[in-house]
Amino acid sequence: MAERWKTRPEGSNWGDFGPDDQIGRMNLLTPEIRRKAAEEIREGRAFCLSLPLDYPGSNKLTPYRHPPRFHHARRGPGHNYNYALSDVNEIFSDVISDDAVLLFTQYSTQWDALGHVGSMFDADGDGVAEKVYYNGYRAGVEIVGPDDAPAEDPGAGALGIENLAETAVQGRGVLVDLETPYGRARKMVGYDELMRALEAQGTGVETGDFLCLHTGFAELVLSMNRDPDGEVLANACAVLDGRDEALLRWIDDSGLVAICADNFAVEAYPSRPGETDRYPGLPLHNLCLFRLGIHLGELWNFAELASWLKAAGRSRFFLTAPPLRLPRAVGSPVTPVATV
Ligand code: UVW
Repeated sequence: MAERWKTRPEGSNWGDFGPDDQIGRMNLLTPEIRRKAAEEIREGRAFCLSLPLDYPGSNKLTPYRHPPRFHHARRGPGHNYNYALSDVNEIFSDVISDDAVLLFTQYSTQWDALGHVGSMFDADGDGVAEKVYYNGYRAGVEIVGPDDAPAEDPGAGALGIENLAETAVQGRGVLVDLETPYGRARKMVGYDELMRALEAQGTGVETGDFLCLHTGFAELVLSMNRDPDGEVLANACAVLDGRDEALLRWIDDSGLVAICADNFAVEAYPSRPGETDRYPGLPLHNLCLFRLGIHLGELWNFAELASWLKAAGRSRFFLTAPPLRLPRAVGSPVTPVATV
């Protein structure tokens, strides 16, 4: 297939992994890098890096995303909870339950697919900007129809989360503790602040690494007991500063394959309150998802892992974090596991 663009966006890597590529920088995670990552398993101890998926607990953090809603799965005329299999054959003694859940895929601990954030961009060079995603894939399918009715064929025709799932998602995580140096008040973290935190831990990021950011945000969410204060959370903890060109350049140069944070957008949103010139509201998403194909993880829960690593004087661990292999989804819940 030929390239989908005449001019690629400035600073993008479109085409570098092939014109049809849909996994972006995950291409850098070679078997050899994964084998080296497995050397981080020294104690055999494992940590769950997910929030319970019904946290934060309401839609007060992101008004357009709601907690999971359980529905009765039907079985014949009744529902399928505590279904006595003797209804099928009286000799059976089994009792069975099934689930049906309405799940906003990006409500809680999650991966953003590359199809999650694109940009208005003139890929044809005809002077007209259109809706374009990583590697020049165009927006072609409406997610919802008029009046919020589901469209006939919703979902991403390309760049869905199944592409990430098919890579199996295992490698080396590097946990950067931003809570210790910067506290739980809102703090914009640019290149200088991130480098200071890495230096304080005596660690660095190499090609193929998953950069993981612990800010204390998940602990704050958990402390609110499913009754989140949206105002407090919107102004809490460290967030990456997507306006900082030095930080964006470092992300590009570092070779990292994903950034996973315990906060809800990795970066501050909106990025430039009061700005009047056209500019991405999510410049770090623009760099990562749109220009470079770097996946973003959000609302991960690093609390226990962070304490353990700090006590052990370590920053690195083996990470396993496949999303659901759900074709056409633009995001997915994930239950990441760290092994140390
Ligand atoms: C937004 O919609 C702000 O995206 P994300 O969940 O990736 O932060």
